[in-house]
Amino acid sequence: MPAVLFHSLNESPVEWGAALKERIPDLDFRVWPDVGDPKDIEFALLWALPPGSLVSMSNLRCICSLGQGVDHVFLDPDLPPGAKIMRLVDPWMARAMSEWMLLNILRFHRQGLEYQELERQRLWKVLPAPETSERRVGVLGLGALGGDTASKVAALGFDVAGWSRTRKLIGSVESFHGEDQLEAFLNRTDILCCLLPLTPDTAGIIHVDTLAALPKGAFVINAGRGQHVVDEDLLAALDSGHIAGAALDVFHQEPLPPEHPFWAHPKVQVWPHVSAQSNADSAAAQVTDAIVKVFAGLDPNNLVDRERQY
Ligand code: NDP
Ligand code: OXD
Repeated sequence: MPAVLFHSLNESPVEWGAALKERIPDLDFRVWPDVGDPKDIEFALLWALPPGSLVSMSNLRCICSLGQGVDHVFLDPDLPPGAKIMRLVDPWMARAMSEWMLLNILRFHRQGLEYQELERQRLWKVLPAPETSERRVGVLGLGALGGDTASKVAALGFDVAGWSRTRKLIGSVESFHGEDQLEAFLNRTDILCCLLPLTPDTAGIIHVDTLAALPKGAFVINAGRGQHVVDEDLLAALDSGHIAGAALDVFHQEPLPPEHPFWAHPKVQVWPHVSAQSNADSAAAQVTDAIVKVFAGLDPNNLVDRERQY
C-alpha cells in the first residue's frame, strides 16, 4: 500500500495515526521527518511543512491541508505539479468559528469594552441599550465558515451582509460581491468580521482606505489570517478612535511576538489562533475518505483551485 505522510506544528501524530489506522488498519502512516523512501508517499496530510520538502515525492497525488486554510501549502514554490490540493471542510470547525465570532460580536454590540472601562473605574453607569436590528454586521468571505457565521448572526436579529467573489443567497443576509461592491459593503458595516482565505487578492485587504470606509466607531474581528490586516493601519485607526475595538485570532507572526503593540492595546483582544481548531476526532472520517479515494485513483472532496489558491 502507498504511504501517507503527516506533518503538523500543533496536532498530535499519535492521535492522527490512531484515528486513521482505526479506519484503515494496514495504513502506512509516516511522520515527518521520517519519510523513508519519498517515492512511497502518495498522500500528504500537513500543516506548514518547510517549503521544498515535497519535491522528492515524485508519486505524490494529493496534499491535504490539516486545516480549512491552504495558504501555508502555497508558500512552497516547489509543489509537485501533478499533486491535487485539498483541505478540511469540517462542520465542527464551522460551529466553533461561529461561536467565536458570536462571542466577539455580542461583546462589542453589548458595549463590553465601555462597561469594562467603567468597571475599571468602579463607576456604576447605565449606557443606552443598543438595538440589535440596527447593528450592521458584515462578513468578509461567505464560504464554509463565513456562510455559517453570517446565517447564525442573522438568526439573532442583526442586520447582516456578506462580501464574496460571487453572489450568495443565504437567508436574509445581503450579498455584496466583487471589488466594485466592497466599498458599499464597508460603508454599511458596524462590525466587520474577516473570514477570507489568504490569497494574492486578499492579502492586506484591511488597510488604511478600507478601514476609513467603515463608519466611525466600527469594530474589526479577524479570524482569517494575520496578513489580511495591515497592522500599522489598524493601530492608527484604533488610536484615532475611528475604529472602536478589535478582536484578533490570527497574526503576521505566530506566536505574536511579546513586543507587538497589539498585546498591550486597551482596545484589542488577542487570541492565540484558537477560534476553530482542527482535530482528529471530527476530521479523521473525511481524511480517511480522501485517502481511500486517492489510492483508488479518484478525486477526493474539497479540492482547492490552484489558480485561485483557495
Ligand atoms: P472557503 O474557501 O469556504 O470560503 C472563502 C470565501 O471567501 C468564499 O465565500 C469566497 O468567495 C471568498 N473569497 C475568496 N477570495 C475572495 C476575493 N478575492 N474577493 C471576495 N471574496 C473572496 O473558506 P473557509 O470559509 O473554509 O475558510 C476561510 C478562511 O478562514 C481560511 O482560508 C483560513 O484562513 C481561515 N480559518 C481560520 C481558522 C482559525 O482558527 N482562525 C480556522 C479555519 C479557517 P466565493 O465563494 O464567491 O468564491
Ligand atoms: C485553519 C486554521 O485554516 O486553523 O484551519 O487556521
